[in-house]
Amino acid sequence: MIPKNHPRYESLILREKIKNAHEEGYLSDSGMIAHGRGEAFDYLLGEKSTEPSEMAVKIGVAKLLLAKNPVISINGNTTALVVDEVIQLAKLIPAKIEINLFYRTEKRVDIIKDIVNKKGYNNVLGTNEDELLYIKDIKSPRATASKNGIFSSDLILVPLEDGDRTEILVDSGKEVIAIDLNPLSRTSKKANITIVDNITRAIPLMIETTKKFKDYNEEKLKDIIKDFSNEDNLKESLNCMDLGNM
Ligand code: PTJ
Repeated sequence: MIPKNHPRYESLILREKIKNAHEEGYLSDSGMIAHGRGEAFDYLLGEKSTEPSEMAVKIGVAKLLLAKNPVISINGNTTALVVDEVIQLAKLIPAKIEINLFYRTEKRVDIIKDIVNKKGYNNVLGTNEDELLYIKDIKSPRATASKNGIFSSDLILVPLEDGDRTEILVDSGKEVIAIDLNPLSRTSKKANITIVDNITRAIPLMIETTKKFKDYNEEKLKDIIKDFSNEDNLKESLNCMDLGNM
C-alpha cells in the first residue's frame, strides 16, 4: 500500500500498475525495462506536459479527426496504464482499437482482449481470431495487422512503440502518430507526429482536445496542421530537458 502523501505517489502508482500487469501475464518482461526508461525521460521533463507536446497533441488530434480509417494500436504497457482512456478516445474520434504486440503470444493477446471486452468495448481488432495480414510482406509478428484495422488504415496512433514497426508503417505509406517520452528514439524520429509526453498525460489531453476540435470543419482542421514540423518539435522537446536549466 503506497501512502497518498508519499512525494513520489503518482510515479509509484504507475510502477504498481506495470508490476501488476506483468504478474497478470500480459505485460512483457521488456515492458518493465521500457517503463523504467520512460520514467528517466519523464524525470528530465519535470513530469509534466510541455509546450511542444501540447502542440503535437493538437496536430495529432486534428489528423485523427481528418483520417479515413484511424486506428489506435495497443500493447501491454498501454493497456496497463491507460486502457480506459484509450477506449474513451477511440469512441470520441471515432477510431478502431487494435492489439499489436512486439512480443506477441496468443496468451498475452487473449488477456488484453478480455480486459478491453470487460470494459464494454467488444470490437477490438488484432486478436487471435482476427484475420491478420503482413504489412509489406514482412513475415514478422511485429508486421502483422488486422485486415480491417492497421492493414487498411491511413493513420495509426502508436503509444509506446518500437522503432522497427513505426518504420515499416511509415514505409508502407501510412501516417504514424507516436507517443514516446524519448525524443531521441527511432520511433520518435520515424513517426510523422511525435508527442513527447507520458501516455498517462498525453491520452487524457487528447481526449480534451478532441472534445474541443470535434465540431471543427475540414478546412479549420487542415489549418491547424499546416505548419507543423516533427523535427523542429522534437528539438524543442529536447530543449525542455535542458539540464542546464534545472
Ligand atoms: O507489449 P509489447 O510486446 O508490444 O512490448 C512493448 C514494448 C514497450 C516493450 C516494446 O514496444 C519495446 O521494446 O519498446 P522500446 O523499444 O523499449 O520503446 C519504448 C519507448 O517508450 C521508450 O523510448 C520509452 O522511453 C518510452 N516510454 C516508456 N514508458 C512510457 C514511454 N513513453 C510514453 N509514456 C510512457 N509511460
